[in-house]
Amino acid sequence: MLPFLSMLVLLVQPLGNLGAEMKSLSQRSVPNTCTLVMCSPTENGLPGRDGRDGREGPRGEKGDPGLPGPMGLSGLQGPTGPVGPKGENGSAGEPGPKGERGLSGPPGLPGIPGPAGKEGPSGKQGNIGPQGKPGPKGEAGPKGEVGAPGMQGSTGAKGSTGPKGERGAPGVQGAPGNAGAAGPAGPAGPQGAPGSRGPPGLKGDRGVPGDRGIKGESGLPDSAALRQQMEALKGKLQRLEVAFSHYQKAALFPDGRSVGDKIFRTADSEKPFEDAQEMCKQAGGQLASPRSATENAAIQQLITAHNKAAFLSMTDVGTEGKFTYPTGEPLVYSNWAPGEPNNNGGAENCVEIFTNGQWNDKACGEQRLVICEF
Ligand code: MAN
Ligand code: CA
Ligand code: CA
Repeated sequence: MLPFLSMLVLLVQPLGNLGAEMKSLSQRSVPNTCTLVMCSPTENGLPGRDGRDGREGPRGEKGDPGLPGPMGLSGLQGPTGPVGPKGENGSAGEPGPKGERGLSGPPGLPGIPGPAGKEGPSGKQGNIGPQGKPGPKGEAGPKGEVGAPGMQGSTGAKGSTGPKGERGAPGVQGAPGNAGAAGPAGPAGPQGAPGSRGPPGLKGDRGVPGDRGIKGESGLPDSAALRQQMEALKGKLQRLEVAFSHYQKAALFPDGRSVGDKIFRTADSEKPFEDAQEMCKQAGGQLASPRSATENAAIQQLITAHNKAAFLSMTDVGTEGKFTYPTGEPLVYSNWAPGEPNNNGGAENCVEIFTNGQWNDKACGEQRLVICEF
């Protein structure tokens, strides 16, 4: 009886598990491959032969999941990031350089004349004299007021360019890498390398202009100051003219005369024509060459003072009868005495001037007063 029960237990015990397994298999939609064998007890018979080996049991439950696969490959590099934002405005430029120095102003006017001396004791009353000549020009006036300030200096140079804009933001994260081929997916690979730097943002706006440069120094004097300067120069010129005239009179007395820009001067000596001509040339002039009645009259005054006839520069050495100046130019003025020139003796090629101002052709070897013109 015991073997039978044992067998039954052996047979039935797996049935409990079989039911559960079948239920599990049906839930998994797996077909049933197990066969049930029922054995009935023998009555007084010989023990049967050993049964055949049982069939292979059902497949066990699926094992636990394997270990995680190796880490996936690193993701590919992400695409280039977008253009960075526009940089910040540059900072303000440096102040412009100081303006150019203006031209120097005009020199100051002469100082104020000193105070008048103390009044002297009164003299005796004199007789009423003739009316005096106009007095000399007065002293320069007092110094004028300080000129107007100079022009404002030119605007300073443009400020320097602002600093470069800030760096653009980094690019977006790259796409994740592909999953591994075998096993469950490993943990996500490390983040891809950042995308290459985006192109630089737009240049920042120009910085605000630098501060205005320092005002330049005084520039050109204004028109009022220039007028004042011109008046001062005019006065100076007038004083010089007066002084020159003064000295000229002294220098020309008694052997010189001036007519316009020309000055006649005697050497107070008598020479043959060629010697007289050389004397004047050496002095930087030439023999007297009157080109007008006025000039002739000035020469006449000199020879009258010396009471001696003088040679003039003109000759008819080139062509008999045609008198010319040393340059070869024919006469533009003449004051021949009646009947002259007569080329007396066939050898009169020079010209003398008498105290009455008239001319006579004369032999050049004669000695006459030397009068040069400058
Ligand atoms: C007279 C005139 C002049 C001449 C002189 C020469 O005075 O015939 O023309 O030149 O003699 O001495
Ligand atoms: Ca002659
Ligand atoms: Ca003559």
